Amino acid sequence: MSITTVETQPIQGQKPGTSGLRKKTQVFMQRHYLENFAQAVFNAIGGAKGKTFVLGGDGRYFNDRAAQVILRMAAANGAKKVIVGQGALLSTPAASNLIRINKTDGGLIMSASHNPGGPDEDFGIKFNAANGGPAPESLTDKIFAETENISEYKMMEGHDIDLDAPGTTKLGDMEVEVVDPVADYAAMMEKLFDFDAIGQMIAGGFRIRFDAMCAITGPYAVEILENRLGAPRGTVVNRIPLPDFGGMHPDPNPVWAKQLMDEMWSAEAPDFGAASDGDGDRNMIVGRETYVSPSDSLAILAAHADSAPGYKDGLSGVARSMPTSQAVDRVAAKKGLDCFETPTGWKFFGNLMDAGHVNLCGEESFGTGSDHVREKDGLWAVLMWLNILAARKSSVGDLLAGHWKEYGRNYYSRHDFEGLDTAKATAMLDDLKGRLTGLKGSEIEGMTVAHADDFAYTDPVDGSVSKGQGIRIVFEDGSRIVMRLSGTGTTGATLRVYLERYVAGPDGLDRDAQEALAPVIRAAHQLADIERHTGRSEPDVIT
Ligand code: G16
Repeated sequence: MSITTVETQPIQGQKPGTSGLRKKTQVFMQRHYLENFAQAVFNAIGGAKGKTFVLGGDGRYFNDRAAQVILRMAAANGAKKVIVGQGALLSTPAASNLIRINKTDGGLIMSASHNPGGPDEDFGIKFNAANGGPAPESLTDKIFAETENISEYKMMEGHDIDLDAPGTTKLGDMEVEVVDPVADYAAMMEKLFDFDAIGQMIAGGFRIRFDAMCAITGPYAVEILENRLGAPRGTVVNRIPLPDFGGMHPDPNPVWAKQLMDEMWSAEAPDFGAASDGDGDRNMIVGRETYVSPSDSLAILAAHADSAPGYKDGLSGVARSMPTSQAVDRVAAKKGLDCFETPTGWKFFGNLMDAGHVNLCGEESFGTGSDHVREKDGLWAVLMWLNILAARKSSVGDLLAGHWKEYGRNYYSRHDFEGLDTAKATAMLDDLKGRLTGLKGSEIEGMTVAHADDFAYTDPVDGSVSKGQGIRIVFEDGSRIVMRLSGTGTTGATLRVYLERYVAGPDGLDRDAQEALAPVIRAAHQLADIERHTGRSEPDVIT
């Protein structure tokens, strides 16, 4: 098999966002597009020669073709071995696990996460480092710089590799090992959680509905929930991963997982509902007529993690992204745990976990995870919840109500304004940034501004500084408004407005979140003048 060096030119806009490079599938399918980016990754890590990688994706349209291209490029660049999930499939947490247990030099994950898939939807690639976590900013900056200077890439000419059956084969001198995508992941879950206790709860009639949204978690959830824990067949719905996710938008939130929400509010509702996203790293938890916000979910897991065998000695510390509600801070304070506040993006948790500062992290964007891998992990969160419910013999609703009673409630919501004109959205935030220093002490909607800034983060482990991570306006009563532009969208700009208000209780803990947050919402609109800048008065998605 021959190796060719293909001449190319830099392609504009290959800057990785919050989590890798995400673009319209058609953009990725353009000549040289995928190849330039993959070569830039190999160049940025000092070449692929002699290295071992993991490769897999969420099964979306173009996943199979992209896998073949990346394999041939890895071989041409001198890689020693690539471990590939059967069918080129791997959930993001399973890929992170394979990188770690095989001590590889990293991995390439093909996914645009919760974004829809298909020829006219989204595709993406991210590189995870040897710790199993998303490339840190220092590396994504290098990758971007390589994309801007690229002049050639290496390609091995040859036939497609058969990825449909486990086993080992050769591509030139490079070994390709095709592995069962589920086996190692399921084995790890059995070590972390009390499968006997969860199995007994299920055998006792506890009913679960897991919506895999026609994305990657189907095979994982079937194996774990149905085959190993004994939940009846059919517990996992939308269980077959499809290239277009069956037309679903695989984002586990009340808007896009409406089918699950409707079921959980029906007369026949199961005891526990959950959904995951395109690549299996997000989760949504729902009880009977009870929605658990991701921020509350994180706080509850922090409060009860020691119910699970893998965490029986307690937590070393917790971390949340800045826009995530401060509910977990209250648990950390009571338990005497360190609590870190990072910018949005799972990559910022990696150093904290590697250094042993934290072993539970979470984000408002339906992400929760621990140091068992270096990615957030949807099914892990589901199993942690099930383990806690089994140990405490509680319903989701009772656990949540009990938590609010003990800690008070951080009412929380995120309002997304999608498809905005990027220049206008940026101008709006720039305008607000220019006024931040004068806001302190001003009164709005009966609340006084205590602090306002543009969030900057200094990594306590390596000292790196990340600036411009979101506008933060904190009021004297603890309420908060955070605003930033999403780094994962592919069309125009998405403005995310994060709203929070604390109620200590015992009264006023069970209000509707939007109603309880109404003054904070009005304040956000007034402060940023959202309608004047964007022409929009209502968000597209509320979570
Ligand atoms: C990614 C990141 C998360 C982040 C989320 C939303 O998740 O890994 O850390 O919170 O995007 O980011 P943004 O607000 O910039 O759109 P995923 O599941 O898409 O990989």
